[in-house]
Amino acid sequence: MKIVYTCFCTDVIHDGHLNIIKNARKLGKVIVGALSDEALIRYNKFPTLSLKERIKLYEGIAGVDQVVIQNDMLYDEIITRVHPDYVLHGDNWKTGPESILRNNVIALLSKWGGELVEIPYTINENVKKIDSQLREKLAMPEYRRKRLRQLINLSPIVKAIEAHSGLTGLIAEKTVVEENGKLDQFDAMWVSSLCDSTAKGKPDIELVDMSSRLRTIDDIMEVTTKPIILDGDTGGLAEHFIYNIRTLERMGVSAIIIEDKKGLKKNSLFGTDVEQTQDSIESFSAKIAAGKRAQLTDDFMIIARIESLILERGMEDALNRAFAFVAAGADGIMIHSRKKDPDEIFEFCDTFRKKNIHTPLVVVPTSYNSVTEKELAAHGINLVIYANQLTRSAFPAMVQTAQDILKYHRAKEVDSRLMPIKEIISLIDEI
Ligand code: SPV
Ligand code: MG
Repeated sequence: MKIVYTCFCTDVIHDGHLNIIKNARKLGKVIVGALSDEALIRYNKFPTLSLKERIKLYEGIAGVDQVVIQNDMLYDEIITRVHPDYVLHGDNWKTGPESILRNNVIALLSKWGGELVEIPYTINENVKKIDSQLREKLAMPEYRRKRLRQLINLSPIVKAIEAHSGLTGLIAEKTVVEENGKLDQFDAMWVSSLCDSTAKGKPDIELVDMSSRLRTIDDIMEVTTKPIILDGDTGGLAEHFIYNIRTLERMGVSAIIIEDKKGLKKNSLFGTDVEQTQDSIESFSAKIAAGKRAQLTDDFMIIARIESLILERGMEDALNRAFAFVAAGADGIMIHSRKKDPDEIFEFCDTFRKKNIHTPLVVVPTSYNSVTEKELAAHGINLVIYANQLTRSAFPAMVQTAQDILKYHRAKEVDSRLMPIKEIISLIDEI
């Protein structure tokens, strides 16, 4: 009997999947691949069911003979393992980022033998409704909130990019690239105080108040599903911090990062050029502990950010603080630096990891930007935040456009640099 293989990466079975199985059945024994969690998260299909539950779901479909796990989004390993006579897929992967997976399958089948069978992708009201319900489910607070912890457990390194509006949120949500035959994308969003303030034309000194920050988060949440990490600056007064923790948890934010400074906060990248006051270990630990006591779910994370290297207080101070803040209940440590190279970050992380292998470590490589994600992961870092690059790329482009329109007294000269009108008016999907 011929072997037919098809890979599923869904939490809900709809007419499209049933149609694939019906067609597969006609060709032989049907083996369904359940894509692993690790592969799914790079594929923009964050699972709401566990792998075990997905396997059970697929096994329950009439006509499925066997379910196997496909560990990688590329088919190399699975094709050598299953040796299918046919690989079945909907024809929707002929275009868009998924076409690289199609090319991968075609190349493998020409090497190992076998045929790719593509059937028309089922698109009807029921399929559309299920797809949109699945997206909505991922945006619900209970799913979104826990997703950061899930990602930290699943990924060698979690990648967050700043978002400060619905539009930048959409960029973080939807940008997918193809590299070496694989798809990649950001895992999470960082609501930076610098970029949120800058977008409002205000300095980054905790002037933009929490109500306004929550409004920004809500704008982002309305159009995205990925987890949100809030830059909580100093966290403010402990008495206020505990109320904000409850609000953020209720909204579905995954984490807040607060820095061990007090008084008038200035942006860390000023370093010692401006006056900045570091909070004491005791006082900041008390704030963390109060936040942890206020927290209602196990999902939410309070991450302590250490400013000792920024303020040139030394490695020992930074490490002492890290261990104290973890003891106070911090769910993670962010270590910040404004050096051009990552040496002090690596030294901190390597020393920290000798005593603590589990607590997530977070970094923001704005100044030491030559470091790669792979290098960071090799030093035990779990989360990398690209904190301001979207804002910094948009700003000069907008200034240049404004200047050129003034210079030429018309907009023709700038037009070739602009997004076509057709694209901008259809950029945002309508429900
Ligand atoms: C932010 O993005 O607002 C940060 C990171 O806090 S940094 O600007 O490097 O301080
Ligand atoms: Mg900030």
